[in-house]
Amino acid sequence: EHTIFLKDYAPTPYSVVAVDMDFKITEAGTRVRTQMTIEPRPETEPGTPLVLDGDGLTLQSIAIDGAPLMMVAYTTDDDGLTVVEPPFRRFVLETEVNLTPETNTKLMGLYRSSGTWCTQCEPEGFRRITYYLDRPDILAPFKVRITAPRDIAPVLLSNGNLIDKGEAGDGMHFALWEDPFPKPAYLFALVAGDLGSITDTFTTSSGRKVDLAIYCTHGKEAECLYAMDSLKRSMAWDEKRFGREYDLDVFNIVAVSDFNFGAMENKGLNIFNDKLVFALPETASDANYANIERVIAHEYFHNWTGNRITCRDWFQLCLKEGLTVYRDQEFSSDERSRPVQRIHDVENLRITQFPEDGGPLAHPPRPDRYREINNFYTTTVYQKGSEVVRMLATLLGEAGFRKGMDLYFERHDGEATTIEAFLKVFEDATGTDLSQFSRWYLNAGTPAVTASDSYDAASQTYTLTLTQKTAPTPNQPDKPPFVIPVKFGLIGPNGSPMGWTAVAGGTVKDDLIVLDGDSVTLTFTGVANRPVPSLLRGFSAPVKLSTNLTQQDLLFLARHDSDPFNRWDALQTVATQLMAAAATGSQPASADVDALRQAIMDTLGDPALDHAFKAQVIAMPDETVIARQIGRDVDPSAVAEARHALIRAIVGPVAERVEALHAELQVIEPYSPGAAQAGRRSLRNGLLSLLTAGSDRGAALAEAQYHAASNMTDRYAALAISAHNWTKAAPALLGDFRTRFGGDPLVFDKWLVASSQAPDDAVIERLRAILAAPDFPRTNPNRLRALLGSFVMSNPAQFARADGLGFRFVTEAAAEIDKVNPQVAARVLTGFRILPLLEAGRREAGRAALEALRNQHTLSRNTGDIIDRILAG
Ligand code: B3K
Ligand code: ZN
Repeated sequence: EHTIFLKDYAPTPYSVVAVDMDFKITEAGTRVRTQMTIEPRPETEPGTPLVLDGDGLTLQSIAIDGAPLMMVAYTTDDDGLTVVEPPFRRFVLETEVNLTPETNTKLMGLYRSSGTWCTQCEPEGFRRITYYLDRPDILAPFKVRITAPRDIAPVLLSNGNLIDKGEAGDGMHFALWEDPFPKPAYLFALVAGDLGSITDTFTTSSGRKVDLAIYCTHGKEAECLYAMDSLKRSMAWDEKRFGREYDLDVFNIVAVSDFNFGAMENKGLNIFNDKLVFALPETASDANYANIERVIAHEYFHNWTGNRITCRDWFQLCLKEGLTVYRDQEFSSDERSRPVQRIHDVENLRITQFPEDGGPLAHPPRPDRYREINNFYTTTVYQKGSEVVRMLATLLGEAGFRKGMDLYFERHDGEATTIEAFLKVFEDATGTDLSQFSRWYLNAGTPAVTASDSYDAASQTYTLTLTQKTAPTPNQPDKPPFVIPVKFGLIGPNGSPMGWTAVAGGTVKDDLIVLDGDSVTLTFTGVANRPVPSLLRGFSAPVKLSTNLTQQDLLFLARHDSDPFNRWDALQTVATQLMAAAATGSQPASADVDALRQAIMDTLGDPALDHAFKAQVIAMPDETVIARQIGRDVDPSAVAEARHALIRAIVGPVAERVEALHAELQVIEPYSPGAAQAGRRSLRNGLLSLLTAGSDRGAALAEAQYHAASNMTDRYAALAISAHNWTKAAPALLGDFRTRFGGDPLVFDKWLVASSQAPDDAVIERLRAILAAPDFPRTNPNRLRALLGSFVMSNPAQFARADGLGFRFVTEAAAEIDKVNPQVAARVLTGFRILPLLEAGRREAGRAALEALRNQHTLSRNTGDIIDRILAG
């Protein structure tokens, strides 16, 4: 099937000067009339056909400058519309199509969600609304007129500013929106429906007043207040941190229930998955609140990084996504705790991006080919893309990075541009050569960095060698060395930082080593004692680091490192190593377990550390992380068992103290989603998790907490912990939760997630029954992802069962989902990327399930692409 290559990029022969759209919406269908003012480019030859994209459209009429076109003057097919010989001058092309949003289950283009008409256009949804040059390098100002029945659609929204509204006869009314900022079609949006709203205002730094509104289902208004608060804080932060002011008179957000992604940054009219808007203490967890804050900020930040400056083509997706994730991570760090945020982001990177980068779906942050662009909205483009920007900031320093960003906004405002142009602004602003650095964007794979050191007491010389190596990835057999910023420090025997008088052999600037060759050996002289090196502080590069540090060294770092990230990481490394060893047959020595326990308890008892940080320290490594540490021939059941066994060994002797701490930490003040209270709850629930997995005391405590809880964070934590450990009470608690909250779809999703995490052998049977129930909302992406997505990603022992039942459950479900919503089906199937990591029996069972899916069904391009790449890997 057709592959699209970056090297084939060419501008279109025609540009779009302006777009006028007219939507007539009724229950019977939607009529779309589009007038595009089109112009040939200076270099275009007369007689060059105009080729417009279209997907599933049926042309009703077509005219140029008001005159209908003869049948021979144009052709249409499945992929669009061609005007054979357009005028060789500026002209207006008018087309008309009829849409049935009611039957659009792919949720791309114009569709209906709980009665509301809404759109999703990125990346290629606009061509499902009208014939167009549907690519991000076509920028035009839009005027949009919407006419609809006033009773069913009193609210009519599109991008930009409202310039007119009124009656349209027969119970119809209209609104006219104008977006003065030229934009690509993927940022187009329209909403029509009967919605409630909350409103507010924000005054920008230059004194302009912006009207803010969040629209939602009637009755949900109070649940939007936290999102509104997050929006205002985001707007203020972007002014302060990046000097970016908002540019329209209004900023609207609409929450909808059926959405393929988290949210969408349409110009002036963000559309959100309602799970990232609605929050009340009784129904949303602290994690939900933090996510709402983050995503509201992310979409708002796109107004500059994405909208004002957009992508030339979809290969450049990480130009806007990596950069905007970096910006939202920085926002969360400033609003909450920086170290806690960093740990959270790195953990997420390791659990999701590292497996992608080390498996058959690996691709560079800036890919050079794709079959289906929807399959490239990946954790690599987003999260690794952010890490690359972060390394840039580390290498250039805060001032240099800001200078480059200022130049980026100044030089490229209003353009559709590339990664090369992005890197160039930093080169020009700081005089740095970034040609080698650009490899981060162009190459896939997680570099393995190895550190080894030695100390010579006689000469007081400390030697540190760092090497890098990156394994081949699909289509990229050879990896050149990356520019790897390694932040570091040396720690002396008493736990304080140690200096040196001179260093030779490589580039060291203050606390930064730059590893840009295959290897570097640094010799530090004037080092009074043998130091313990703290390397990759703050996770200064997205690499897999292995060192010759002993467990004793690591636990020393866990106690003394001034870098909180490395304190956390050192403990996690010890636990991961012990679990990986146990899963492959070498039981940990009890002295090692004792030392780890002691380090954990000392951390818990340290009054200088905050609750949220302690919660991260006591959270035991994810099964995915342990599996990757093992590297090959993994038996996920053995991993789960080894993990569980180590937790029991750690907790057993201290269960009473852990239980006392759990009791002490109860929050009595009224619920607040702020970082301080949330941190306290996360530590308390982390302790509950340890107790439930690691002792006999936890199960009853979890059950009691479930019933006593006054907020969703504590109730859901107790439920999830019970389900995950499949305690005696778990089935009854799941039953109770469903009865209590089954009517609230977003809380029902929590029930689905908890249900999918159960480790017992009957879990698949239960999940099958849930999915097969006649009232299961099988077209809603949130429900499907809650059930299947979390089973695939977070229950590896059952998903990758030796008998293949887990694999087949997922492929059989995916075959059905693919017919309704290919994007959701494809995303669920990415879970099979773990196959190469598994032992042969499971690997073959997984391949067989995928092959059966491929052979027995006609699949979408989305799903076909994922399966083909996994099977080829
Ligand atoms: N830009 C959108 C993603 C759209 C996904 C299309 N498959 C959300 C975001 O990253 O902000
Ligand atoms: Zn984004």
